[in-house]
Amino acid sequence: MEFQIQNIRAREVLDSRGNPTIEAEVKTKKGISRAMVPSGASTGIHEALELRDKNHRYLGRGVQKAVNNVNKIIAKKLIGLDCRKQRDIDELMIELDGTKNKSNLGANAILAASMAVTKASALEQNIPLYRWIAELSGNKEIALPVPSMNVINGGRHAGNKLDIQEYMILPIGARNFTEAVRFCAETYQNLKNIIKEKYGKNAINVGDEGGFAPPLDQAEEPLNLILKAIEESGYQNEIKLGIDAAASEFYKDNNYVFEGEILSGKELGDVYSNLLKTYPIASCEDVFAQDDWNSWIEFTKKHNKKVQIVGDDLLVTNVKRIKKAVELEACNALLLKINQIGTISESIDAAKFSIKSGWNVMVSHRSGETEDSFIADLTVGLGTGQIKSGAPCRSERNSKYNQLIRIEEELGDRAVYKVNL
Ligand code: 2PG
Ligand code: MG
Repeated sequence: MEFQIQNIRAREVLDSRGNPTIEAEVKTKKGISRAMVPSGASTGIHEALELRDKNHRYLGRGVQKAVNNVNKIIAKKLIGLDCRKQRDIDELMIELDGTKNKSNLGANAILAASMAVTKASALEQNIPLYRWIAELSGNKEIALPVPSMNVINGGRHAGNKLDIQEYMILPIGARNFTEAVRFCAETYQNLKNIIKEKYGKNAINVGDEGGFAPPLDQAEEPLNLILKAIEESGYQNEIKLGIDAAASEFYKDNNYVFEGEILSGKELGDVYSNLLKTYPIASCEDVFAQDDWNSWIEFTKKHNKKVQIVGDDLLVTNVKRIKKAVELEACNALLLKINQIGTISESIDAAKFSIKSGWNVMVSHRSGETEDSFIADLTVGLGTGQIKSGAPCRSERNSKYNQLIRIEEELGDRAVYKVNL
């Protein structure tokens, strides 16, 4: 029968860091739809639970339990259902799990099934995935996003001493997505040469997200290097900067251990304010720790109108926490990570609620990724206008950018490169 889930099965595969992750596939009349789940390193404590086996295999990181949960528990309930009923299917899995953070079946197990169902639906209906996501979310304005490419890695993603985890370039002045990719890739290659010349060959090894990880320890240094690369590439007017501090990672005893000093939230806010004054920064993410609400509120009060302030660990793609942040005016944008919440329906809800609240939404990869380009279609379907998927380097990062190039080509004259920064 058309649209019917005939079978669903999962397996353990490897992610970009060489750790196991889960892949699920849904069989329908038209074929097999496959989806893989990513995994974070700077993981927020409020995220839905990623189920790991914690036994002798893969240093405890195996996902056989999650695989079994798909094969033995989820499959039994899903087989026979209409794959277009995404919300019913997601709700059924949430109910089956029965916990607040999906710790029973594992958010990785549930998400793998949820994503594969979305893909199966698109396949069965003979429409591109982004079209089906637009339909699921009720979005009428599909759009290509501005990419935020992380070209220098620090924090938990690299072996250097940079506290700020990500230094990104945002080609807001490009005319379309394909050109945006070129601007970023050229800048990335120029940055490589600049770093090599200044710090030697060892410094051009890359971190988890494909950005360089030179031996630096102060936030200004990478920003200066990137500005130089932008200038050499000739894109001073086209490219802005972005940072993700991932500040939960350097939060200790109600303070921040930043560049060798112990700073209060207010003092750290002053550090950022100075960076915002000196550099063309358009977006800053996780500037404070996941529960340090007061620092977020103070900072947002000061900078709300001037810069995009993105909540990642703070919000964990969870409508409850987004609602709180909207009420408290704790930030002004959502980082959307599907594995933080664990189903496609809840991810769509998080995006819709944020957009309705006047926020921007940046769809995001994880530092541990796979070749699955699902989030490329997700950002187009939701029309968020923003995606971050690391540097224009390493195929698990480029699989998203390459898919967006394909989508732009397919849309032709109807393609909109949406700049909301
Ligand atoms: C982040 C992400 C992705 P991780 O903090 O935004 O860049 O990192 O997946 O390690 O949480
Ligand atoms: Mg982050």
